[in-house]
Amino acid sequence: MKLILAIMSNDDSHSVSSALTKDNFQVTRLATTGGFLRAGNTTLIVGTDNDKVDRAIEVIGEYSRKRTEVVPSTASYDIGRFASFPVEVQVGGATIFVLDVEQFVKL
Ligand code: 2BA
Repeated sequence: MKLILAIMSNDDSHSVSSALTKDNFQVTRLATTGGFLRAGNTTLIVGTDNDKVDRAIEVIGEYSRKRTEVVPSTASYDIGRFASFPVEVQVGGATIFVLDVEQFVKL
């Protein structure tokens, strides 16, 4: 058995956990915080059979892949005026750890 820890943005976590659950994986969601940005992210815990790890990673990748989004940004000018313009930002992606499980017990 393996334990998958998948860290991703809060925005992607709902669709990833729904897709995993639909695919019969058992999922636990943790509200976590990145050490570098100190912003909230989500860590999913998935315990699964060895032969299903690749499928779980495939599903996570499908719903959290890196993509570019256009968001509004504002610039201020010294004359007290503001202008709004679109900027492209990269969002999504996941950091995944796969660990061996020594023992799995449900009481
Ligand atoms: P990512 O590398 O995609 O990492 C996203 C989040 O995944 C991290 O959030 C952290 O919560 C987790 N994570 C990534 N690698 C990990 C590891 N080896 N062990 C445990 N957790 C891990 P943040 O720490 O807030 O980092 C956000 C983004 O800032 C990172 O995106 C990376 O692009 C950048 N970053 C992180 N540490 C950096 C550093 N020391 N110098 C420069 N950039 C850094």
